[in-house]
Amino acid sequence: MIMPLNQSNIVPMGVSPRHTLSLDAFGRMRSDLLEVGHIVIDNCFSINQVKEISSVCGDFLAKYEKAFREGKMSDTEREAHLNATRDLPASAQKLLIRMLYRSQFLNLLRFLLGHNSVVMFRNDQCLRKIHADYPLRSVGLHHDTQFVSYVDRTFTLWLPLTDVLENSPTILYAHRSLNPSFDSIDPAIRWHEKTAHDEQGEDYEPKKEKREMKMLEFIKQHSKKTYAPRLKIGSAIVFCHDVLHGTFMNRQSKGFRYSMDCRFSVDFDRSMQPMDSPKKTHTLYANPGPASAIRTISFNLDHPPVYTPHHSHPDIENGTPTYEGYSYARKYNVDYDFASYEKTMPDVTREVLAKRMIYDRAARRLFRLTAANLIESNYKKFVTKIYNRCKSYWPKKK
Ligand SMILES: O=C(O)CCC(=O)C(=O)O
Ligand SMILES: [Fe+2]
Repeated sequence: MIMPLNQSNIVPMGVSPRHTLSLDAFGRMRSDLLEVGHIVIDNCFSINQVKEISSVCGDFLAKYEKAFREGKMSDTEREAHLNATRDLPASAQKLLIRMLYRSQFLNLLRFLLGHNSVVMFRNDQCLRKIHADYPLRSVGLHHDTQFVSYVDRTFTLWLPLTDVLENSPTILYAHRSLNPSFDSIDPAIRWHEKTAHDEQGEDYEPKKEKREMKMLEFIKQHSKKTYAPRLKIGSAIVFCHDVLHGTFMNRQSKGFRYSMDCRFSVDFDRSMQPMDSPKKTHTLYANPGPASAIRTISFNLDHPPVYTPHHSHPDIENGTPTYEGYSYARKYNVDYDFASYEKTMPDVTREVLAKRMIYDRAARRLFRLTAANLIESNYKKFVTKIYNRCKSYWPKKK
């Protein structure tokens, strides 16, 4: 059936359960999670603390955007940049941990998981940048099965880093009872390993229209059991791993939203092999390795957060080329692709390097390299200029 595309009345009609984070609401939150699968928690965290995370992430993304526009990215870096998802930078992770530690939110997770010690997964902390102008750079429908080969369930924290207003791109949830198998969802709207992002490609427009149409069909079919919650900075969403969800935007959407999401569970036996992936869901093979390779942070009651032994820096483990990761690798002699970072340096400027040079050997090295590049390119420009000037005076060949 061909459907006209301007059906602005086809929108998710479900009303998300909303709560504030008080102890006496924990029981109702649990039953809403069991029934609907997700809940919105209004005023979950301090607005200032979320704004601080948001500003670190905003600066981080802006540096990559600048490097992208200036053509200073390797092919892999470019591809990562055009994706909706990046790994949360280590500096934002630090702020997140500080915000979570001793928060009432952790108590809610303790209540939901029935355990005093809660782990947050570090291998899969996602920073999302969703722009209404680029609907194909979005996260297709999926279940959060990244870690359920090791634990029986996880809860995801979805934290908006910008206000998610009536017309902003947001996130779509299906009601818990609506559980189509991953294979039965049209490929145009379900999650893909690789985001189709090439706006220059010939098939871009048809792909975009197909995605839009299939999304409308899906929502029309399940209108009352689909949700597109709106929430402001400081509020958050919690949802269960087996609930279908993905980016939501339509023709009415405007602007962009940034958000981050990460998963929580109880700890698990580090010597275990991954169990078979649950039927009917789709495993995002974030961690195909053994359980021992999964990095976590444990939050125990009244103890500072405990990290599983990590031999590296989160940005190195995640493969995000940052100055922090580069200098960590230099300092501790960690295996690292130094040459590729030195070639592009996507997140750091000469001014920042100059400031850090006094106390940081890695900054001195990078500064030397940028200076050498500058001299080399200016030297080439100089020689070319002289050559072009002289050329006209040289005797012409007969
Ligand atoms: O933010 C999105 O669009 C997708 C988020 C997601 O998949 C998640 O929070 O697990
Ligand atoms: Fe997800």
